[in-house]
Amino acid sequence: MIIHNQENHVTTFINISEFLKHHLQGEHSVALNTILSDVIEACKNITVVIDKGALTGNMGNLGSENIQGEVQKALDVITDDIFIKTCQQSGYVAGMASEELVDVIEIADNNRKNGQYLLLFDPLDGSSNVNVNISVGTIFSILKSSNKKPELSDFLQAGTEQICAGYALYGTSTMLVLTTGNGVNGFTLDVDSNEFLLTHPDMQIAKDTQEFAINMSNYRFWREPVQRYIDECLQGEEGDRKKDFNMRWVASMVAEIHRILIRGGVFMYPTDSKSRSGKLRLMYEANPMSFIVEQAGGASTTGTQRILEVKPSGIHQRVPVMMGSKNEIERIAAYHQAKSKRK
Ligand code: AHM
Ligand code: MG
Repeated sequence: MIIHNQENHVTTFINISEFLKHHLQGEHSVALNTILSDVIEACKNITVVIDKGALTGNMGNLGSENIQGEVQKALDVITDDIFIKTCQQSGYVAGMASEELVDVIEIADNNRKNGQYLLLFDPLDGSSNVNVNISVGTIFSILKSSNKKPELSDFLQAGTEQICAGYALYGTSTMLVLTTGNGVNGFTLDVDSNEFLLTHPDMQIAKDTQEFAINMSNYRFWREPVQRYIDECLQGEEGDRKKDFNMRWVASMVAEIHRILIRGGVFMYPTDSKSRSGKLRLMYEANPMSFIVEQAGGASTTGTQRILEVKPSGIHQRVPVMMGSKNEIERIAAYHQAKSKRK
């Protein structure tokens, strides 16, 4: 695909289908190619709905709650329907799980020809941001099922078992970022051709950073190691770290992780005395994002354990999340370790 920029310079980009044709190797390549082409379609369809904004009258709350007791936005349900309808036709997906639905979804027999893959997703992450026109995203994770008719137990695999993970960011432009365990690549949706083009090959997270992202209003509820880390960041040049830090909080994990992929940083939603196990969900938020972050050279921890090694106990289970630039995440994990030794 050839794009002319304002100065009429010509740049050639490859589109996502051409990229996947060459990039996907091994036993899952045919299945992944097909499943991902549906995921891509779903994300394009979600982009259209998001871009229409208030024009469709869908910016409000529904009055219903999801399984986590959170108020559902109309767009949570609309995007969930789009994702399910678009991604159940490939013949490869045997089951799905969504943030918005209590139970896992079994795909009907006639839509499950070769299906032994599981698609887990959060259709609209950060949806509290939609009516204020701030970036939101879709997060997804793909697992292999050992069962053609998957049950809940088939979904409960550690993040290390993921064969693909990705997110779409509906920001100033729509981007799709994904990994199949062989690096991280980012694509920008070209609105003229309606194609995702490879604009960010082999994304890497800087090992060091001077930027953190956390909801500071929860400070008094955090545990000591997180307070210590943030205190030191705030002390800046005058403290032990001897450098100043910057802070960002979009309240959209997808936007936050995307920023970290572009310019480094750490993102934290730790455990606190209100929620105990954190806010974010392991299976369709923390795991896929951890897979991407690790594949880009970053790190991801609960504070005491690598997130990808957490043994899941429930499809909607929550987990403390700290991920991003490797040296900072190692420091945060060391503070947790030091605290548990002092106990
Ligand atoms: P959601 O899946 O219900 O949108 O919640 C997840 C979002 C994350 O994107 C974001 O990091 C976090 O919730 C923001 O939480 P808070 O409102 O406490 O700052
Ligand atoms: Mg969400």
